[in-house]
Amino acid sequence: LETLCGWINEKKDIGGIVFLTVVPDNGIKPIVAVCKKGRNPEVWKVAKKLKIGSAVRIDGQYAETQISKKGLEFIPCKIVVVSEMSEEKIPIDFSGKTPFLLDTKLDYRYLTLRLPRERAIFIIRSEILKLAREWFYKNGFIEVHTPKLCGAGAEGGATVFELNYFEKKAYLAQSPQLYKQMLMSGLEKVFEITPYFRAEKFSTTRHLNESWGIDMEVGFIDNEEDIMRLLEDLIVHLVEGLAERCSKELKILNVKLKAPEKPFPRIKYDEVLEILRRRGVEIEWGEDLGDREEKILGEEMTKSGIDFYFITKYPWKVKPFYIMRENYLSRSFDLDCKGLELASGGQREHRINELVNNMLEKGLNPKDFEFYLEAFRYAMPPHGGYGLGVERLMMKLLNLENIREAILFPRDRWRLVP
Ligand code: AMO
Repeated sequence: LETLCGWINEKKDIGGIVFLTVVPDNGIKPIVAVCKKGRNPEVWKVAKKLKIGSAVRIDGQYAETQISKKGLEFIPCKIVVVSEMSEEKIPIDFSGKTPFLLDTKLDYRYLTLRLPRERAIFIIRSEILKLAREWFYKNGFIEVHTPKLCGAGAEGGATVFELNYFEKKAYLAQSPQLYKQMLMSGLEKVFEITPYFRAEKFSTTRHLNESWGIDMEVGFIDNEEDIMRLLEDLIVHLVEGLAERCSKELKILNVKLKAPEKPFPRIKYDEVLEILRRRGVEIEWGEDLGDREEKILGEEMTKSGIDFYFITKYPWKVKPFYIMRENYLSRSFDLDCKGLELASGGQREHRINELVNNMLEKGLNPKDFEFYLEAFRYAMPPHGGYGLGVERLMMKLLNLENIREAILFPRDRWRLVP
């Protein structure tokens, strides 16, 4: 005898038989409880009265012959309603006949999680983070947590959320950047899975105001190539792991994953400009690559069958102060996938004089970063790292059109609840 717990998603009553569709527990495979009057009048009577949406516990066993296309057939011997709705009707059509809007989905996220497709997305998200942790542990990293309430922003003043902190101003962490670097004066390999808070005003399909990053930092490196190698290795591990462990979920989402080949292509910024020029798009040297440029490059890469690629040797001008400079270029990189930036990283400036100069050149006041600079005065080794956006990665792996689909309760310009 098996016990299944879940909610009634669909109900079909054809008189002597009632069919109930339930997605039980943390599973994604629907079961169809077949309640026949002739077989079990008690169960049939309960089933007949059941409302779509009710939470139930069903005892019974799987049918010996499976005919239903909707799910696994199950013969109940007892149905207990553990919770009834206080609303008359559920605001989501679980039969899939009326598609729901993204806004409805986000307003009732918990309800849509009763659907296999939505549940699959978040099972996969959980597995991505588990696989990432496994990779980091296997490679000798330790997991750290840096403060989210900060005295200074790391990624530029315009996108920082400010709040009152007793008598002072505080900022929500835009990135663990400054802290993970400071840790390099005491640890060699760290990673953090962390929210980023960014007050980006625009509303796009690929930006959130609270997003999650997989961040890492490594000391005693030679150059940014060391970091790119570690990042591509993680990506392959994630894709292979998902393909292996989440085949059911991927199938529901209609996604076929194939691990990319290592090494991923490294395309220099100068080469990107050349590729764009061939497509009739001119940008001035030293300008950052925008959405349009990234998309065009992505299309060109797709033509060669490449999903993941690095963009390297960016002009220092467009990169943050902490990135190591090489004349007018920088030791930074972006990891893009099919026209979308998933991660950025690079080698950092570990020499304090150069670091202070970088700050001054970017118009920052080193006094505001004294707590950070102090860590560079006690033999800071050469180091580097990256930040990889979890939701962006999910978008590309699962072909999601909107980044909001990849996070349970998105925070954007217009959405602070639920
Ligand atoms: P960056 O600002 O490029 O780099 O952020 C790293 C990655 O995080 C994701 N991301 C976002 N995703 C959704 N919405 C947002 N508003 C958002 N902002 C960032 C992207 C992006 O590539 N400190 C550096 C990383 C480093 O050098 O280690 C940083 O934060 O996928």
